[in-house]
Amino acid sequence: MKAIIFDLDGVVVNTAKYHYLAWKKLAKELGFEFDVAHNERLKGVSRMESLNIVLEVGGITGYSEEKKNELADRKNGYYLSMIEKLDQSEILPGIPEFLEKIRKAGYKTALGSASKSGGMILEKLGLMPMFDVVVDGNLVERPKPDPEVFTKAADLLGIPYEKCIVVEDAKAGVEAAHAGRMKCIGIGNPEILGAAEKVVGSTEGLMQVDLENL
Ligand code: B16
Ligand code: MG
Repeated sequence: MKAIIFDLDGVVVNTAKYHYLAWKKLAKELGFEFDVAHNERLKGVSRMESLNIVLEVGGITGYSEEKKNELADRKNGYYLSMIEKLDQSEILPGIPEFLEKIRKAGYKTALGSASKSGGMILEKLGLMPMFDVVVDGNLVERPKPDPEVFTKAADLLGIPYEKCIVVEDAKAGVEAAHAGRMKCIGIGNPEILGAAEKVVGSTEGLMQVDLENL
């Protein structure tokens, strides 16, 4: 028994850019610029933790919990309206083929996403049948780099952690995989994701990864 657990944003679908644009819009309303370099810190991080980072970038301190909840809800509203028309064209290249290949090869598949919209997005993309288990932000309490999102997926699949491979685009996600005693394939920049067992530049590279010898 073996499994591959997929992060969502930046791995299965191109929603990472909408998270970024929504935070950028909020930052602008708060009076500061939020750029791509700052955004790297938000990848894979929960909504509230992301807000704390955004406020830190803007040098804003002292907001009440109530105000922070309002800002997080506002950002989520922007995000949800941006992804309203999300369709299969935004599935990242090679992902459907890779899912098909690994399932045929006997791997179980799971989603392991910090996003509370994770399940809804898979439905929208018609990818639900390709996943045996879906764990999203509604089912976990501790954000990455805590391994909870991945260990929960493995537990639901009934597969030992050592037999799981995580696919991630975020540093916090690579750390979470390792904290859960799982191997990790990074998607993106090796300077950022270098701790992963293997890093490929984009999802298209997944087909070439030797999964049995990571
Ligand atoms: P939401 P992932 C993460 O998804 C995103 O990378 C991160 O930028 C976002 O803040 C987080 O989900 C929470 O998303 O606000 O929709 O609950 O990469 O773990 O699939
Ligand atoms: Mg991600």
